Amino acid sequence: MEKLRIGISCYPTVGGSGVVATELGKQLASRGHEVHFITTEIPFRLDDKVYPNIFFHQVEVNQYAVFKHPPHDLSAASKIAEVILTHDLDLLHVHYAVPHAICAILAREMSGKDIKIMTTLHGTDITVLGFEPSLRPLIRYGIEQSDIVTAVSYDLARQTNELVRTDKPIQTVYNFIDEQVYYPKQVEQLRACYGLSETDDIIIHISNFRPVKRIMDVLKTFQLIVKSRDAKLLLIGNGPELPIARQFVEENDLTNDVLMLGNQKHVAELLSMSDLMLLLSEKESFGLVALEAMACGVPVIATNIGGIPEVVEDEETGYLCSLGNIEEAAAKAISLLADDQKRQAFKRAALNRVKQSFDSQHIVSQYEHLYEAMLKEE
Ligand code: GMT
Repeated sequence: MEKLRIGISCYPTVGGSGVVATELGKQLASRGHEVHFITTEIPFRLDDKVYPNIFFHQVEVNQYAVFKHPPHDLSAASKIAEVILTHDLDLLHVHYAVPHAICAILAREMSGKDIKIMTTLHGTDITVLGFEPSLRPLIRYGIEQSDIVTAVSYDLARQTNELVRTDKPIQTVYNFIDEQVYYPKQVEQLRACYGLSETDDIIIHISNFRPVKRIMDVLKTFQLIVKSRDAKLLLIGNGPELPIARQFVEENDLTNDVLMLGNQKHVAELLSMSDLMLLLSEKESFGLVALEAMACGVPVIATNIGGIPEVVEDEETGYLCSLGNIEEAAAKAISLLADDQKRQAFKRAALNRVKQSFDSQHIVSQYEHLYEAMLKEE
């Protein structure tokens, strides 16, 4: 296809939407497109090597003392408008309706150029902010003024139409992972480095430790598991509920069994030494970490909510449980950990599913086709 100049706005920090936006930008650049990230910081997945046709334009937020709240969104709009003109962008692909679609729409007005805008919805702007009456009209505006809107799961597309009360067609494009990074790695020695024995079951949870991730459910499920298995829990990530997690671990005599590793760069290695992932969130539009786990051959025990069932296949690549049912999650984890054959079968099925349904090249092509269609629209 014709080479495009694409502006991307996203949250550049650790988090699924930023990861997907950055990986997409890298893939588009490798296909010869010119990619312009317009963000407050260099996206954290962009620091692994030099990408000659990727540009970074920093949004600098004005700290003028009169502003009680620094106007990030206005600074972002202004920077996007500048980049539209100076780099003659063909289209904007923004991640999150609020704020990025709104910033893009304002930038389009400011630039005076009728540039096309694609908005990808990732979840929390809809499933959390969509309940906020003061924000719902703004989210609806961002969606309806975008030329094409995509969501990362069918469930999120459905919830958006319902919650935001819009008839705007929303296309589902699944997330993907970089298969060069996420695959089962040979990490036998790593277990020993973390003081884990050959016979320990390694359970992993990765998140931003926000309340929606239900970290207490993860810990209580683990507490049930550890009563009948020699198991260790790896907690990866950082966030507001980490202190209460730490307190629970200390108060329940789990300090030797729970390793809190904070944010980590080489997650594929940590996944590869794990036997099972727990993802017991109450909201999850997709669950990128579940896909990362499956790509490393790790079965996932997850809640049957949001977009998770579109990623984790119940009784094939893991198990789905009802929200808050820690007994169910623990029983399923224990039965899987006790059955080597089944775990190997789940591992094969997980690797297969990633290839069949979440192939990065296929998904990037889906985005390219949508760009083409959008640019043809009058
Ligand atoms: O909740 C998070 O983990 C962060 C959030 C984000 O914006 O990065 O994740 C959302 O987008 C991810 C990428 O599309 C999805 O995999 C997550 O499921 C989604 N989080 C929620 O829906 C809560």
